[in-house]
Amino acid sequence: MTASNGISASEIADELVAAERERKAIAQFSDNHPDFDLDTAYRAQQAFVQAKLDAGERFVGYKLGLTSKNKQRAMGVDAPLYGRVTSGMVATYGDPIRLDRFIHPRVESEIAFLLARDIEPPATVTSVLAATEVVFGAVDVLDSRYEGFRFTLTDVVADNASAGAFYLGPINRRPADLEDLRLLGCVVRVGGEVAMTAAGAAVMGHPAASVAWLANQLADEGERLRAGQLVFSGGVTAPVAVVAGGSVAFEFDGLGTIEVYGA
Ligand code: 0L1
Ligand code: MG
Repeated sequence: MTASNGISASEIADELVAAERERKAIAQFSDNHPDFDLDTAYRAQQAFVQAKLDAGERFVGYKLGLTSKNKQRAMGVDAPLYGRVTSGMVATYGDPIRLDRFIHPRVESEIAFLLARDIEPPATVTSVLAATEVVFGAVDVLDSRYEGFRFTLTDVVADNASAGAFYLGPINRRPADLEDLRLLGCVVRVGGEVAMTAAGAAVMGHPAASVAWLANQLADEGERLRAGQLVFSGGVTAPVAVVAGGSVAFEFDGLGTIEVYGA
């Protein structure tokens, strides 16, 4: 099926696959296709991710994006978006961010939820917490396939919410053992210096609220969040560019530290 102005979801996905493979950023589609809509964008995302599954990767779960008021304001939207996470995106704790694998990576802190049970709609913070086996501190490595990270909502949805890679922290906890995820602190050090601090409430007031939003969104589309899936909450702190030799450490209250560096 084609968007009203002539570009199809599969054509968009093919260009994104090539941009990622060749590590060559492309212009946002909305420049030349202003009618490119959200429905086409999610179908393009699905095709972009399907190419990874066809190449042998496994589906692992989802990522949320634009979950903080700051990012939503910057894009002029009032709702989050989601992307899909595959096995090839899951990085090994302690491994560097290989700069020869990405175009222009940026890193941000998130909370990851590992689900013990399927989540039935209507989902709430309470039902998400009850369905969660454990949470981790996590790092989202963003790598937009667009030049200069410039995109509209539809562009970034098609680009799988800029998903590049994900790190899980060294400690996982049941949500009840952390008492209040809204107050879970994260300190970001860039090159050893404190650059940002934030708490879980930066994600839609409560990190589980973004997971509930996703569960309800997927239900509208006839899908479910399933036991065993990982869901990345959306950014607790703002993204930081990764440079060769540069280190960024994410210190999570009760969930350990993830230090990443560009190599
Ligand atoms: O993780 C995200 O927030 C993805 C949506 C925004 C895209 C980006 O910042 O590259
Ligand atoms: Mg993110």
